[in-house]
Amino acid sequence: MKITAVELRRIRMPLVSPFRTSFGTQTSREVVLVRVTTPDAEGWGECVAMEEPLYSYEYVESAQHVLRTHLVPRLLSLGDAITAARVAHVLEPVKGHPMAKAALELAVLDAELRTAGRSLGDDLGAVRDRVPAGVSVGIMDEIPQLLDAVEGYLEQGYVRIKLKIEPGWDLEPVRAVRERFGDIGLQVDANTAYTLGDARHLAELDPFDLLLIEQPLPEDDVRGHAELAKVIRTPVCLDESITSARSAADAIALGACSVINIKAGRVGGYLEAVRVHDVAQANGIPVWCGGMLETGLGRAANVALAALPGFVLPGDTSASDRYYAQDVTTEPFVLEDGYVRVPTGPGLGVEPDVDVLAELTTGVEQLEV
Ligand code: SMG
Ligand code: MG
Repeated sequence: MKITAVELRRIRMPLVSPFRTSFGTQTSREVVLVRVTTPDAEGWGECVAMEEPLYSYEYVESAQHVLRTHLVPRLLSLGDAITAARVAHVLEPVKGHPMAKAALELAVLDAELRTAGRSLGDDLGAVRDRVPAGVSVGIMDEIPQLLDAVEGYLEQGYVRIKLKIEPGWDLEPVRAVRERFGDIGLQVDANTAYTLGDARHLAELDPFDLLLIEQPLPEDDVRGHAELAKVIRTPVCLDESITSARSAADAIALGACSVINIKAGRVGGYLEAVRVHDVAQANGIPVWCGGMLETGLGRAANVALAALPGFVLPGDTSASDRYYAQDVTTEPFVLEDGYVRVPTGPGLGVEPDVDVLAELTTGVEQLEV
């Protein structure tokens, strides 16, 4: 496949409500989108890096820089021989930057599949036509505010609630939600906010029968998670620490996790994400699809991934209106009885809304091909 144009488009989207985590508060989402043009189709990729390097070291500006300077030129060096399967290999000399790499690979994959008339779900190995949706609920100032938010999401039909936690906002919110809403699917995400020294404190979450605790310790403290897993009853799930199928295999072998959150951006692309899924499945480790406040473009890909057989827990694959009043796709993702439908059209199976995109765009860069 030959690529005739590559565009890096920056957009900024206001969030419907502020989203607070242990590393900061998001009130809008800045995103770099990658658009590749081929003689037969266009392809879109979304980079999930955030505005600041707080979730991981990547951030929007660094992603755009590495795409422009290092990744796109390497991809284009393949000439007519570009295929989605070759993207990761040709980008491999560039260390790190998985989110930027994933966005470029997704754009190529989308173009390839649109040309072939094949959906991303079919290509990745989806076995379901809809996926159960969970919702990630940010840290709030007060418990009543949190209970109102959770109540709203449960009324909308979300089948699982994830509470963001940090030291000082953990036992009380979890207890309050459990007491108020009873036997709902409930889990927590600490985004690395604790240390192994907090193990006894985290064990106090045990009585609340959480589905899992996500990434309590630093990204590089895989052994710490294995130690923690020995002293708490809540299943330990890794997010930030899982950066590849190999690191997933290592974490599993060390006993550092009994569940894995898969985010394609974090592992360098959807093809590697499938390999993480496969490693987990071979080891009997359940997985679920994480989220990075994606627009409808990235969300389409996440929902396709979440339809693979090993994704047995609800993902952070919420409906568009949980994030944005106006999504960038012509059709928003909606919640139907707690599920989100897997797109069936070619490629991502969703279409960007040109007018909406134009309105949200803060910059467009055409790269030289
Ligand atoms: O997309 O629904 C979503 C957000 C889910 O909590 C979520 N993501 O660590 O899992 C995580 C966070 C990372 C992004 S927080 C701004
Ligand atoms: Mg997480």
